[in-house]
Amino acid sequence: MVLILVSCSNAMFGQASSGPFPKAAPLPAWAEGVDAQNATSLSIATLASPEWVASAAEKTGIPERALAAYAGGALRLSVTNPECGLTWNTLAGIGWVESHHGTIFDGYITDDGSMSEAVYGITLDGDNGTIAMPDFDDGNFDLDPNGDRAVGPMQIIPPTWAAWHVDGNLDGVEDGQSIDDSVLVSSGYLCYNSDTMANRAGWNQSIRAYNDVPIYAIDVAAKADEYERATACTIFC
Ligand SMILES: [Ca+2]
Ligand SMILES: [Ca+2]
Repeated sequence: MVLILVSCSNAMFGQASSGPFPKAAPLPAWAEGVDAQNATSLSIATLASPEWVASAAEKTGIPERALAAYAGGALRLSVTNPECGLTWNTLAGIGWVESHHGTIFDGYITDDGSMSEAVYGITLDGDNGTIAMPDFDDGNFDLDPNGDRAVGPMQIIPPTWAAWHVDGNLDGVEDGQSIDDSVLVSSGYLCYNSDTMANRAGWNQSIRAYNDVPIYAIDVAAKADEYERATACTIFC
């Protein structure tokens, strides 16, 4: 659950030419009346077809509200940064590993995309396999003025939030506990960290910038592949 500083990620990790590479799920269907022309002026949670979200949620077990954000994130990025190739199943793989789609502490994502109970990770002090990080935000984002912690369902750390903060659901608030806002921050960060996530090297470079623990990329890829298979399967599933 550790995001690495934007400023040092590329230099630290170099080319990630090996590692897992999940199959890319196709873009979700657009909601009626939504397309590339108005995709940037709507909440990301409204971009995907509700029918697509309901069907894919049933097949994958991903809560519908979380899936609406992952699907919308992929659709938004397909317009604003198509070269990135970021897929909804990779976003969902991250969301699973980071917080089990917001349910890790018995909470859940509410209808408006908020957390029923705010999620904060452990202090990143070098213990428990974490990378020690000094306080960046004076506690304004992570409520910890003595160190830094990852925040929300996508577990974003204060420096990353500061660089990529965005209002993904256009409710007037930039909120690290919002699945919509945090998915769009994650998307921006991932796409910044490689030229494209549509090949193995780029995918691993971006994922390793999110969390440079080797098992992390393996776990995200495994879950992303599971979600791709679940939604691709139409007969004898
Ligand atoms: Ca802090
Ligand atoms: Ca918001």
